[in-house]
Amino acid sequence: MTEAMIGLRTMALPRSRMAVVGVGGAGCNIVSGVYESAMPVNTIAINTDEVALRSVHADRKVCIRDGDVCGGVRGDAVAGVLCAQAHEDSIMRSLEGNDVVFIVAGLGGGTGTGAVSVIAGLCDRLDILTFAIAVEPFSFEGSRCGLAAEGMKVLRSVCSHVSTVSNDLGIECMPDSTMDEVLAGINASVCRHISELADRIPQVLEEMLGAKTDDPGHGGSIGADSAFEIRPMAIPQF
Ligand SMILES: Nc1nc2c(ncn2[C@@H]2O[C@H](COP(=O)(O)OP(=O)(O)OP(=O)(O)O)[C@@H](O)[C@H]2O)c(=O)[nH]1
Ligand SMILES: [Mg+2]
Repeated sequence: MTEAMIGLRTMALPRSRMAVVGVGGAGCNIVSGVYESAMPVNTIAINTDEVALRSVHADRKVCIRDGDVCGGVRGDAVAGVLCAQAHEDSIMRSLEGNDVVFIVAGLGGGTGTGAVSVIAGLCDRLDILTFAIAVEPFSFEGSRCGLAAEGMKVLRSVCSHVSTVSNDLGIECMPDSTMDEVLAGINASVCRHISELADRIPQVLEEMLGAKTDDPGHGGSIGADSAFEIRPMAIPQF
């Protein structure tokens, strides 16, 4: 943790200096939910898919489309990385002014899997305290699961606070629901998780400082490498 982050401890940490960044289709769906929930944080939606981005609700939208390619990068995570790198300047501009960022992405597609780690790296360069929330694909999605596992490894190498949410667990928690209801329930759980994490930022920083004293190699326990529960009570009523 840098001196600047330690300095954050003594500040009020207003939510106006926190942002939720959604990356790719799943990330943007979740950031739309955060925006609609009126949580007092900044919301930023980032996608390679310009058309999908139009229907997203967020304070800022950053299209990282690569040239003429329409409809996202269709599962190509290398293209997701390249698109994010090509648009580094606009991504950095959208992030500036925030002290804490929560990046949300579904892993298994090209944009989220590839771009999430690039964006986490940019947050690090801007000295922003960063939490990544990675949605793991359904096990029935086949090869997307392998890609997601690779993406997760890269993400953990650039971000020390990664929470995971399992889409499979969503089905387990909501066995009689339609797929749309399951996704909506999971997304609502992720929104709530972010809100709770935002409330606990001062504690997180305390823990990080404690961990720093004990073991300089680790960033602390709260929010780090944690999987969180999807609680059925988060399921919206239809
Ligand atoms: N919980 C949840 N998971 C989703 C949602 N949409 C997609 N997913 C999951 O996220 C994975 C990645 O999908 P997307 O986010 O649409 O992919 P992308 O990042 O846009 O990548 P490309 O479309 O290939 O550029 C999927 O394989 C699904 O498992 C959503 O709204 N909620
Ligand atoms: Mg997409």
